Amino acid sequence: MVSFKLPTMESTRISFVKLMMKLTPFSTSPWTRSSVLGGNPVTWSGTQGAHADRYSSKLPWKETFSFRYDANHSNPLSFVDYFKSVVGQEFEHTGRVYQRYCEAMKELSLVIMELLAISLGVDRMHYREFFNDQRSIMRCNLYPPCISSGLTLGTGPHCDPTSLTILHQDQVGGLEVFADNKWQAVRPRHDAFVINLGDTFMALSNGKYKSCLHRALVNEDKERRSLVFFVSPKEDKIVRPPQDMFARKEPRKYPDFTWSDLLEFTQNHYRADVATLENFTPWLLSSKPSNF
Ligand SMILES: O=C(O)CCC(=O)C(=O)O
Repeated sequence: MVSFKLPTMESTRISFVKLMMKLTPFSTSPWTRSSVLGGNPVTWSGTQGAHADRYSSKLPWKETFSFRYDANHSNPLSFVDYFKSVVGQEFEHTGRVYQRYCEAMKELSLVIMELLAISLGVDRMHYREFFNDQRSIMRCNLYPPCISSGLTLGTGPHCDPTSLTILHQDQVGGLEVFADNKWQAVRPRHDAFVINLGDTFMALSNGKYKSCLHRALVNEDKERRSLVFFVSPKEDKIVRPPQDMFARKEPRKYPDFTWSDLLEFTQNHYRADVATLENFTPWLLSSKPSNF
């Protein structure tokens, strides 16, 4: 996990953060309305118990709302119209800011993809091109204060099944990563994003980059918020490491799959954890023909 500074993103990020930070609490705001417009690039997922059904203890203490961002249908008007018509007239500006934020995150993700390719010694444009028509999800998390903060977690330990996560946390703090055999706090920085790699990128790098195990704690007396942009490939694209890697006679670690396959697995069969890919492979091989 790497934090770094992006001054050019600052104005977009700050205005978005300000707006989202105003929605207090989510459960009494218009955001609790649940609605989806057919064919609209924004899919409203509503607030939810943050996957509480997936945990047997230390249930997540948070509310979330998520939007799908389909970069190929990013007509700014449709975002604005969506927010105006579904959430309310007064949210027109929010729609505009959301559009700009997602566009900026997409651009940032593509730059990071170039850096990742360079670091792996493969064609610099490979991942950038692969993710150009990416499917992304924007999630806003709210963690209310909890007097028994030691008995719960904001977000339980998990690795993201997606490819790349761009996260902004407020100054309260609570994000932790598992590194060097212990949980380590990620210090909040108002001028930085946290970049986290997920399972799909682990497969795309043939296991060279590891998916990052992380969790979020809750605070005893302060509310905490985070904004998370998850990047995934277009649903039907084949997830396969670049050919350059196999010129070096490296054995393949994972079979070909699509983001839809992994999504189905993690939504319907398996709660994402540190061993998602390991468990996904036999499930995939038993349900689909493969060249693996
Ligand atoms: O709030 C955080 O810092 C982490 C959020 C997270 O991991 C998630 O929403 O999947």
